[in-house]
Amino acid sequence: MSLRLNSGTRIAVFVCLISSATAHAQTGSVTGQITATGLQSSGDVVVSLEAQGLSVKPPAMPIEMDQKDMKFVPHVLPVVKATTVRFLNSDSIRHNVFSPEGKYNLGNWRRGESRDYTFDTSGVYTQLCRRHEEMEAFVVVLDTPYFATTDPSGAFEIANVPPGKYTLVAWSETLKTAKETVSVTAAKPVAVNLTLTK
Ligand SMILES: [Cu+2]
Repeated sequence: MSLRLNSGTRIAVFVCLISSATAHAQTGSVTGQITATGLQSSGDVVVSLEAQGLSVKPPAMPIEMDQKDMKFVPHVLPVVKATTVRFLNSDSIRHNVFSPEGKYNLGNWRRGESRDYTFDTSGVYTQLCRRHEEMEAFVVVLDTPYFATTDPSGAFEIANVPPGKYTLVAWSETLKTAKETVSVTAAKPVAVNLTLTK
């Protein structure tokens, strides 16, 4: 079958292509660098963009936090509100998970077993193991879908952010939380450099 386009049809196809390209370009991004004063690594800082009325959708499947080689992995886990975290054990000894802020104790379990916990309220939840007091991790529960964790150099990128004004919040387990207002546009990435101090 051959398709003959008159000029009107061609224009319509062209306009349609342009509008779908614009739809993809309508979000912006925030990139930057966090410096954690006095720490060896600027990693594991949770950077989030907060604003009134943002809606979050928890992932359909649980997000995993493992206990492996006597450590929680990852050490810092940011999730959106109502996310279920699945706590695993990959070691040959039993581990436990409890949280002072969350007021839960999930018990003790062996390799291959797991426990689920759903975080319904935003905030920072320390994860500890009663059997090994040096073990510690953090689940950071957010009211925003726009967040990232810094790499060891302190770099981060939050992509696909709708244009608008946000409060950028940088959370570290040992330093003071820092905030900065950012205006996201579709035109170009916003660059943010923040220094966290004690
Ligand atoms: Cu343990």
